[in-house]
Amino acid sequence: MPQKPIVYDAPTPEPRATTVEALQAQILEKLTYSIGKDPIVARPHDWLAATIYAVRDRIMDRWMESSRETWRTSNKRVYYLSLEFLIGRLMRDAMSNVQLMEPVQQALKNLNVDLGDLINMEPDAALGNGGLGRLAACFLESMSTLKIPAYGYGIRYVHGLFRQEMSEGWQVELPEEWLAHGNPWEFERRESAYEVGFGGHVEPVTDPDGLIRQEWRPNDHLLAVAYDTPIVGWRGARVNTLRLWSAQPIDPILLDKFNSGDHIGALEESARAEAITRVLYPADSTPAGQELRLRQEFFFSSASLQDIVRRHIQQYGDLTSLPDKVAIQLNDTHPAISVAELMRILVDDNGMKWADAWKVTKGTFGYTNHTLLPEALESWPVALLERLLPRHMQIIYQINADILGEARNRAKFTDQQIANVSLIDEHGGRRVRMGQLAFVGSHSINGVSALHTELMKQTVFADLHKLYPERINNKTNGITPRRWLMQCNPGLTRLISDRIGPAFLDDIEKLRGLEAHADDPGFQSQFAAVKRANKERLARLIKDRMNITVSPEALFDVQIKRIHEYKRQLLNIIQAVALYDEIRAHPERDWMPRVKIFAGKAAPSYWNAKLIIKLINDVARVINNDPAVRGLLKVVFLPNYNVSLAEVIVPAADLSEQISTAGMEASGTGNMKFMANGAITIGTMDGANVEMHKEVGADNIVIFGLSTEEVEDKRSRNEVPRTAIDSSPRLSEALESIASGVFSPDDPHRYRDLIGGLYDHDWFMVARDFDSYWDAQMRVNALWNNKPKWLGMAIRNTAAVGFFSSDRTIRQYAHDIWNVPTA
Ligand code: B1N
Repeated sequence: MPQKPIVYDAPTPEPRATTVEALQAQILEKLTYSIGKDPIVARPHDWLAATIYAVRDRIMDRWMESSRETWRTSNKRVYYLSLEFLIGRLMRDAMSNVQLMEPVQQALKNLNVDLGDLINMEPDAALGNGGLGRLAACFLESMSTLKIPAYGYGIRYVHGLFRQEMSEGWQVELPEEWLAHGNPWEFERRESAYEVGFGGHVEPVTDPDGLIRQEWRPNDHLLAVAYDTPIVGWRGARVNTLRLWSAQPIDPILLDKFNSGDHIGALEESARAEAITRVLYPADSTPAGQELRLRQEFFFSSASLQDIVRRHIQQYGDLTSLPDKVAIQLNDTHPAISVAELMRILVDDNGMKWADAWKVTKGTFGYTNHTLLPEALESWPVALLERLLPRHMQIIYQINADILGEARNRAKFTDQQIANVSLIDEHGGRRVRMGQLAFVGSHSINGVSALHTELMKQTVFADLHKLYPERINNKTNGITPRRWLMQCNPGLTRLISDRIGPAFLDDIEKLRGLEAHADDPGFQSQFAAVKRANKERLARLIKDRMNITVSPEALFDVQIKRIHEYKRQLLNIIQAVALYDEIRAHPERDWMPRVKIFAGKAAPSYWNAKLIIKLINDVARVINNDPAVRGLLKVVFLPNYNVSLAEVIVPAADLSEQISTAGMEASGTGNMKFMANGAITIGTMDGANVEMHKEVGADNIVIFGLSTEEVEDKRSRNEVPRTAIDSSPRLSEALESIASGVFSPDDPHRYRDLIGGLYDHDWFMVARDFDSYWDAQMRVNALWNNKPKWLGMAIRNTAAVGFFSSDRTIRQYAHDIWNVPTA
């Protein structure tokens, strides 16, 4: 039975007015009474905070109504557990989704404040690394838009992803201080605090009725305190909650230590607790295997599950109904320890029978896999788990015994197959495989593109797929068209609306209506004018930040994403070098100006990725300053890539580089953002590119390179890259110039090993895809020289992006995995 009655019909305050006058008055009121500043002395940050408070108030009543409704209707709730939420700025998103852009802009204008300036001043919340974290943010917005009662659960990192600066072309990492001016979006919920334990031992205890239970007695405790941020959907459809946990000590200060003179020691516990939520691991598909990471994972999993279970019991009284009322999605394996923690809560804390608890657990969890790269698959040493989470290790052993029994007795697996499905990896030091744990503890396991899902079935999860053939399913990623089209490209949005009407704002598939206008010269020139204006804005940004002049006439060729060998920024920069050679060798040819734009961060410990950044900057310096190039080629590396920078670059791109080694990019989502904004993709048949190719048609995308099967074949035969290099004078020459120090006269051997690797093994097929990539780039040149053709293709890309809306993705999760209705 519910623990306390819930009052559904409490009187609610009147919603705030949204007129210019009301907004203007309220911004002033916030400035005075919430910030404590006289308008005469208010700083820009004060105006920003006052504006956010005023906007926030207009979301508040919908927020409360949303949660009230979920209680009242007993609808199922969805919980998205993610170690990363790359939300970026919130103010424009919120204003735009509740149609407040224009009145707020006018209200501020009346107060002599420019809204654009305030927007650019808001810190960019970078609580994530790349695609996985940004996907979580797009999903939250789509879940609100589709009126799904949903919560995001994650960590409130004091320092988000590091700020990237350049020192002589090298990446330097500096701490990001996104909370320095406070965070007007968040609500601290001191009442929603939970204890999280670590270490200690397990003790059998006898219940009054004679049953023996295991009880975990941790010897180390800390507090998880909730901070809530409202996430508003399109047209304010619903407001959901992003709940981020902050770690705090149970005793803020050890007074006896302090009184005995140990002033530092008295604060030690506090520092140790707070360390857990201090920094985001800057890993992206690169290993992050330290103990603190496991502590972060358990900390936020445990706090989230306690919160979910408390809410469920408060409303429904017992936990057997959990799968009917709760769906928990595990965003990769980072929260996979939740499987063991829920079992512990059900069996140890609530006395449920093991078999029943296992049913409840599987019915509740779904698991999304985001990578098959072996180095990124999480596993933890058994010894570490035994020390940090002794009871969970016991539970994992027991789950494993059940699974292996099924594999042997029901499926008649061989020893090799049994080793493959085991939760314990016995190779070189025993480790718990978190992917296997997440898989067996979930009723649904999904990949993030059609190709990636097929590869899951064939590789990492092949034997688990044989054991449970109905579990793996595909949910191709998507992006929210609100942020990635309407907000970042208002010019294009207006143009589309004028041409085909505003229905696409609510039904993105309606963009298909643009196809009929793709070859219309009038529409093409309007489309070109919008692109031109976006390129001028980016050219100004490049001038301001880098002091490099680029012509908006040139083709803007863009690769922005994390720096990783499999994403092959190296292939792109080698092509720039080859182009540079060719321009100098054949000055008489009809060259078309091109600007190659790069941006992205490297994991601080990933040497080759950092070296590739340095190479891009070295090549840029030489090419940009060589008068023989006559400005026909420019290379720009824009530092500190983040969501806000992407919002400026993407609308200005002509060409989108999606050139990963086939089989290695699980999906990609940047590819979809460019497509929405009318860029043409040059790409491999990898990740979601395959589905983009299908949606837009082969004539409207430039595909090159080896297929997944060809890559696999060359790797398994240990084929040497030499022949590919020797047979390509263009490639050989480019590689030799880089390796011999043409771009690094201060350190001629700087790139010897990096380039040497391409002759040696070339795991990422840079050499073997080079000629094909070059040819594809020449096809791009030819298309660019035929403007009507180019513009027709660009328009068809925008027209075909509907499938890649995260609304479509979330509908599929809702219907196939979570079993919840959508608007
Ligand atoms: O997830 C994105 C995909 O679109 C990308 O293709 C994929 O690379 C990305 C460990 C990851 N996979 N794995 C990670 C991130 C952080 C970390 O610590 C792995 N990121 C992806 C969305 O599906």
